[in-house]
Amino acid sequence: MKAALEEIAKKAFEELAHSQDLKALDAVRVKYLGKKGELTAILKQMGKLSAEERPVVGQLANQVRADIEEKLEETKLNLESKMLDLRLACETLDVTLPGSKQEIGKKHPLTIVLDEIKEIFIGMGFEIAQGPEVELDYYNFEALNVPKDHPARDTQDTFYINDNVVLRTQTSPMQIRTMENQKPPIRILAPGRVYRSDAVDATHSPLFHQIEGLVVDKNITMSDLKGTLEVFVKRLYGEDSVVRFRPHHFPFTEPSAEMDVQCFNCHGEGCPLCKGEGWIEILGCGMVHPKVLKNCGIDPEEYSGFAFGMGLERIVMRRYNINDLRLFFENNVRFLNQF
Ligand code: 2U9
Repeated sequence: MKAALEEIAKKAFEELAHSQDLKALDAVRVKYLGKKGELTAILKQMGKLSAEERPVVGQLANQVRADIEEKLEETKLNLESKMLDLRLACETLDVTLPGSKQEIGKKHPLTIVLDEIKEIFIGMGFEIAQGPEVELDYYNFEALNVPKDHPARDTQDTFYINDNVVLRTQTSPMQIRTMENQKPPIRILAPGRVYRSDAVDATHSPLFHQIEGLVVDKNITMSDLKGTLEVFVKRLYGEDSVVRFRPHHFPFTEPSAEMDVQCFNCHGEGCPLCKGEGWIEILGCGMVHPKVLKNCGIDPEEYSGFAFGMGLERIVMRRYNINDLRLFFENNVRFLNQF
């Protein structure tokens, strides 16, 4: 039995010397010192020994247990120390390294200018209206006095979902919906995406943004229209901006006009920037056609109004001297980072 005890001590020390982790260590402990361990098995045979042998073997067995437990503890501490050194090596942080630059988001150039225009009109008492982009033909055309046979309804200009549903070609439908649901006075700005069946090129896109405005109240005249839009231009382009109005025609306004701003570069003389015109077109406008008011249940004998519409991309391209509309939609970070 003494030889067996010495053999157990030798084997246990060898296995501990090769243990690479705490799990292996625990397996050695269970194998020799556990309830079903090899040392425990020997101790159970102590009863077979003579009275003289029992104390000697017992002492040896206790010594072997103590030696194995001591070696277990020593090996455990060594393993834990190695694991800590490994972890420290992996997790070492060089605090002298430069920090990683946190990229921050920026407003899209269309949003920058749209927010500026919204602020100008909010400052004049306008509210912002929202509405569906998939619209009924009624709200996009019929209610706006655009008859069935009008060229604007042709499928080469308009995306038709079906005979009665289109992708809105202007944000005017939001204003019809507002007039149906709100008694005058009305002062709304209707910005948003609009869709035209156009092939994509540097100056055309099937998706672009429009900003329309509508004022309906008693005694609204063309002077209110001209005054409001002149203030808008002066606040957008500077107090010394000069505007002019040219007669035009839209089915939904009568009289109608287009408003130009004098070229900032040549002050009306004509230059490459304004293609020799001396003036740059900003928007279309006019007094709301009586039929449109009537379509919305507003009595044109009692109320009048004016409306306007502008293309956002054209304004932004002019401000930042961008010559290709596609840059707005391609999400090129190098392009967007300039704003
Ligand atoms: C209602 C009544 C009238 C909105 C108007 C224009 C003139 C206009 C164009 C500018 C460039 C569209 O993006 S664009 O191609 N728009 O010229 N828009 S008057 O008139 C309305 C709107 C709503 C109820």
